[in-house]
Amino acid sequence: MDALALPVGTTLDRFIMRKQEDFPFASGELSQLLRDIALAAKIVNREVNHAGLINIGGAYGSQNVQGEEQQKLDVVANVRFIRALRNGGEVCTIISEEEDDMIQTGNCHGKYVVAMDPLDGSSNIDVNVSIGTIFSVYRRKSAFDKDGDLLDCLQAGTEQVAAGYIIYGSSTMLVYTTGNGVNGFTYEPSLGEFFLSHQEIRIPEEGTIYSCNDGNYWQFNEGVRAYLDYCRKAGFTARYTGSLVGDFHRNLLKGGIYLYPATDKTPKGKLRLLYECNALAFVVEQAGGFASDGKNRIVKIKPQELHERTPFIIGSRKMVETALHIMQEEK
Ligand code: AHM
Ligand code: MG
Repeated sequence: MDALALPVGTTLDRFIMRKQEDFPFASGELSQLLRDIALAAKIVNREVNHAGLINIGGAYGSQNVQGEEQQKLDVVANVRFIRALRNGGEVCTIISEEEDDMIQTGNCHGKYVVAMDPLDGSSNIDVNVSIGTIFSVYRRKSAFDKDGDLLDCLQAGTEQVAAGYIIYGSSTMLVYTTGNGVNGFTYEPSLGEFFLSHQEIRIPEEGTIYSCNDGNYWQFNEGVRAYLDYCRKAGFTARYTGSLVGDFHRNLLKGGIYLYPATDKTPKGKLRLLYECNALAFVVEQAGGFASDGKNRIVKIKPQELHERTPFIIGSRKMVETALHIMQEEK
């Protein structure tokens, strides 16, 4: 049976297992890694759902009797994902937005490296707007009997073996690709399971939604301003929450474009190549869309440092092409 034939409602575990059966010589390590990510996602989902209760926890007497400082949610998410990946045993090294240096898990025989933003959209955490986790998985290049090294981490996006995101929104979803299409799973909290809900996602080729921080308009170069003028004249719909995963997810399903170009304040762009842009670029390409830094295909950029930033334009293929065209013309 082809994985495509799996019915909506299939659990994520079953889906991962079926995908693995398509590769009889696969060791199952990547499958295990994906399950570890799903486990961490469930734990973080629980924390996110409780976020609003933290400050009144004392009032209903359930926690913090020792007067412990409640940790910030992005720090909590970082710990949860690292723990799940360390315990799972498949990952030798992790790069996280929350940590300056590589994190060595101690699993020297782990085949994989993970780059992640454990909780993106920090400005939205306290105001109940969707937030997300973003992850990329690479096969290590170094020998197996020691920690992963910088070269394992600084691979181009084309080397990703899996990537995806979790959106903690009106419902929680995990969307991922292993290079064979994109599938989305919705979390059923009372059962503690992700179920296949969005099979073989394709991003519409064209769209009418543009997502960009308009307050930066006068900080963008003329090319970007010309494209935003074009969107306004065309009567497109502006939608921007300041939460990349949420804005991307909407555009993936409905058709649209997300832009975070260079600004005067952030001349290299704001978003991080390794754990924000590459993962979404892999997903969007697998869904039929495109992602660029204005000149290059995002996944082709060879990273030079762990926390490298890049301008980012991603979404429906034709919208991104038009944007790049207008930006080039105005240069
Ligand atoms: P963060 O990693 O500090 O949360 O920043 C990333 C976020 C993205 O989710 C979002 O699209 C962008 O930054 C919003 O930035 P701005 O507020 O400058 O528009
Ligand atoms: Mg981030």
